[in-house]
Amino acid sequence: MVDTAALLSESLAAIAACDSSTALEEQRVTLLGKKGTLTEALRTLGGADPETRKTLGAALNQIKEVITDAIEAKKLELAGRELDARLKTERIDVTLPARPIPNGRIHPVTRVIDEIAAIFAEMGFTVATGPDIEDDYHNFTALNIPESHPARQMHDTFYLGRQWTVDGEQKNNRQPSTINRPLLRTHTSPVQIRTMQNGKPPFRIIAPGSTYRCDSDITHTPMFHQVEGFVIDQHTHMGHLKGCVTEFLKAFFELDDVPVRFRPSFFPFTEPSAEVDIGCKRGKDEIKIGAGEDWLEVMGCGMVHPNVLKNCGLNPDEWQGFAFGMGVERLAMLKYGIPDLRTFFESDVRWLRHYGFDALDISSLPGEL
Ligand code: 2NL
Repeated sequence: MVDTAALLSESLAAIAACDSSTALEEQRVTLLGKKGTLTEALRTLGGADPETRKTLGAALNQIKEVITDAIEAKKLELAGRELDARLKTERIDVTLPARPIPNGRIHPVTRVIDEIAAIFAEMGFTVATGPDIEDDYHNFTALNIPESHPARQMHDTFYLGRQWTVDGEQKNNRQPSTINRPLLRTHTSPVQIRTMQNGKPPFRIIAPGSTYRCDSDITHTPMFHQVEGFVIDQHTHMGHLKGCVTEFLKAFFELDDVPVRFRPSFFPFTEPSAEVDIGCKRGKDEIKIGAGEDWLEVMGCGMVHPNVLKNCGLNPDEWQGFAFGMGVERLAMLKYGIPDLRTFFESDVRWLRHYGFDALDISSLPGEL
């Protein structure tokens, strides 16, 4: 005869005594498994008389249910405790400073683009990008650059691919015709052209990226970087342009008061156009920015030409704005005292170790101010 009361109390005590999920699982098999205590007890019912079978059967099934519930509850309790223990031993302090990364530096071009983007972000500009491979229309025509403009000549622009004549005869890469041939963008203006064509004004965009010109000497590399930007609105005027550019230069060169001069100039895509100079003092081997009797050209700008607006589907009687463009390498050389442009693209790790920036030093200007 099975002592049900003892079976129940002993089973519950054994379950309560389990101190790990593994021990509990072993206990579950001992009690409820194929050869478990309770399973065996239930099996003895076969030989019992009908009355005993009925009462004992009911009691054993009830005990089985209580034990099953107790095991489930214990399982949850142990799982919770084991998780707590794991979290305690595997805890990591995310506030600890990261270990320094011994190799890998941020290139000055990347750094300066990040700084410029951060300054313009504070003024409400967003970053737009576009393809390096462009077509004549987006790189020249839409920008009011005439067919005869020297920049369109083979020797100033990298034209790609081959050209097919009307009768399908292939001409080689040296053929002088440049009509409709893909090209490497010579400035990032096509990004703004695409922005105007595909979006709805007002716009406040900067377009950083690689640009290409067929030119290579001490002050030119065939690939270089530009940041262009523009604001198109209904009432944006030359005063906004001057304020925006001046604030940018103050933030970029980290000077409270920098002399800025707007000198009349010409670009086919702006009218009026200006070149921007900042005050500086030229020493024997260095240029000190911010004061002095000399001037240094740092960027170009102007009011977007009505023809450019028209070419992009905007009504110049309704929309107007300013645009500007700057050379990233030139600004990097001035700000960080890098003397030679060509070293930027020599991939010399010693140069990068010296002029590059720590990957974890993310103090691009405005956040730091
Ligand atoms: C420079 C001068 C400039 C622009 C770029 C621009 C773009 C559009 C319409 C009108 Cl879509 N203008 N860009 C305007 C003036 C100057 O760059 O010296 N860059 C290095």
